[in-house]
Amino acid sequence: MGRKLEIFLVEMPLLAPFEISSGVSERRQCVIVRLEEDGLVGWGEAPADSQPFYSYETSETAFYIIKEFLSKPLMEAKDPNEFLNKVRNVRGHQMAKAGAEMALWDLEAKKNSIPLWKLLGGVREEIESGVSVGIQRSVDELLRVVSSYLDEGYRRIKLKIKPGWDKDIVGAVRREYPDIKLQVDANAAYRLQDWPSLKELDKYELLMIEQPLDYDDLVDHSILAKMLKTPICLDESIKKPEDSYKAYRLGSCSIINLKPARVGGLLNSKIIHDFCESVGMPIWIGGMLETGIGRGHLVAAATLPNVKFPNDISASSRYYEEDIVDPPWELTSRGTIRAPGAPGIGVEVLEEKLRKFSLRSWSSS
Ligand code: OSB
Ligand code: MG
Repeated sequence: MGRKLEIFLVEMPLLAPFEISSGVSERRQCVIVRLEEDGLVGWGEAPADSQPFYSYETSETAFYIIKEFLSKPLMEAKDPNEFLNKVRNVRGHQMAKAGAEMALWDLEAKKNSIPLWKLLGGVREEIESGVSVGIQRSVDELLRVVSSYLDEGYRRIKLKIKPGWDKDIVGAVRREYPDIKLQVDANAAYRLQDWPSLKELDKYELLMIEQPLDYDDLVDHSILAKMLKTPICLDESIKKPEDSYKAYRLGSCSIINLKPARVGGLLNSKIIHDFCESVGMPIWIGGMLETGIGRGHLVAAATLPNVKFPNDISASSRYYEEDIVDPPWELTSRGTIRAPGAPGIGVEVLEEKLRKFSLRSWSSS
């Protein structure tokens, strides 16, 4: 087939440090996958960061796994399904697999001259954009940041919480903005025995509480779900389609934050989406501070019909001084992002900038 594969270990400065309960990011690392065939180029992104604080994967492990174990199957697979079958014996490493698999999707859409979101089965031309607000130095600082995002038009605010940075800050934001769509994300910072703190959040009419308990847990979440009025949404705990089935059967959550990178790519995302739709469990699309490349894949996923809440898909300007795509992702006056009309992810990759931000690269030939 004559493919050429190139991968880049990229590091981009974030506009502001992003702090969550498990750690801080000041510069964002990821692996960008470039797959060329017959003059067309498919792009993917493995958004694992430099530190293993969200999952065990890092940018370095993703680079290594793609180079050593995924590159050959990627060069040979005719479609995402065949690729996933070929790499079935590689355990885990979902973000590395996703970066590779997404490049195949983008390439396929470009071969067919259609937007990726249409190839995926999307049904809407614009997606609702929310913003995820990291832990700040003070409540005043948090209120300033929230106010500026609301001025920009974001449709929903997600506050990162941890023990000691929870009920007071949620209360402060809720008092200032009684009617906004508001939710919280603990990134696994609590234990089941901390349930009284979480119970206090019930009075703030949150859309949901995301991943309150351990990153791998389904059992304690199902106990907690029965104790809280606020719906539980799982992020870290859902790593593959089987996890969404188990979470549903156990009642561990009533909403899923679907991150295509966390579950091994867009095909698994579709499987989870379709399963959740069939059992009446709504989802929305989460993010990992992706560059404009990964963001294109997120936008495509967010056009699927069972996406029922605003997404963690913000404009390029929320994350980076300069993105590596043209045009950058922008917010409409309605607080949405338009699904592009151009083939594939629908934006051009600025390869010179990509190379400028690359720490290292590797190519198949
Ligand atoms: O838990 O959703 C999360 C970013 C990095 C790692 C984990 C998470 C996040 C976010 C940001 O919340 C979402 C985004 O805007 O990309
Ligand atoms: Mg989360």
